[in-house]
Amino acid sequence: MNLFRRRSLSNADADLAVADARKLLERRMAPAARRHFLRGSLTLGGLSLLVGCSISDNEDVEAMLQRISRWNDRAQGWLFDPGRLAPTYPESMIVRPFPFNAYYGEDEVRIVKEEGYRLEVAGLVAEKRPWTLAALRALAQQEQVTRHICVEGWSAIGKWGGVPFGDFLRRIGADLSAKYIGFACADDYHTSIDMATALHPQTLLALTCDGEPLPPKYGFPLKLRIPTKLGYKNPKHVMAMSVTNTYPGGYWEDQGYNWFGGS
Ligand SMILES: Nc1nc2c(c(=O)[nH]1)N[C@H]1C(S)=C(S)[C@@H](COP(=O)(O)O)O[C@H]1N2
Ligand SMILES: [Mo]
Repeated sequence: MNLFRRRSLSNADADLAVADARKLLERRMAPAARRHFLRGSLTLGGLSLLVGCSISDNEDVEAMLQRISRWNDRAQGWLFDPGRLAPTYPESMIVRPFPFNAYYGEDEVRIVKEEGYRLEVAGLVAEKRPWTLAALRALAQQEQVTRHICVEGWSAIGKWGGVPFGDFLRRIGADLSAKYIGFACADDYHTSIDMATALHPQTLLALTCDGEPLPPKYGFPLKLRIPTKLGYKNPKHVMAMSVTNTYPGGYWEDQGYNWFGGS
């Protein structure tokens, strides 16, 4: 049962890797090289040549898919353009009610109380003092209307407001040369992102959704809104964050989802 689940996730991951590789190559290669390279189709076999391992009948497919996923992380990291903005939309396109998703049902949404809440900041930062919501609301805010894309096959346009995460990282004196930011949530969820994405101008420490304080089901008291990444890289109910050079993984990432998770 578990094996089936892992296998199907990994296969989806492989498809994603192939699709991503195609997209990235098409975007970045000179037209002539592109025509030559992409004549025919880039398959899992072709990709394995790029990754630098060969598929033999005996090879553990799972291990190869993991290797492809790691290659895919590196490729996405290299090709991520920190100045390239995710599309934004008019408010008339906002989906209401916005879809809910978590690894549990809506009846089990975690209720975090504002009273006593502190965002904990750990790792490679100069200032580790925890943050109240009031203190976060006092920082300069920004709003965005962007599309949230979930790997489960749905997407929806929503509006989020909050503190640009790059501003926050500079404010707390984070080591901006560190590799990762890890996030721990009020449920058992956790995830982590690369520094380039953390500093992207649209990455938001979101305190509002559709102009209102974030409702519990959308991640009260705060979530990371990252329109350049897939839904599972947008942690809700964030309680603590850590700036680190030690790979933090994530809830779905540890089960085979691609770590970079670009959208
Ligand atoms: N804490 C927490 N954050 C989470 C999740 C979760 O289960 N717990 N699920 C992720 C996934 S897979 C998606 S698609 C989005 C859904 O966010 P929404 O409920 O605001 O649509 O939250 C992401 N962040
Ligand atoms: Mo998702």
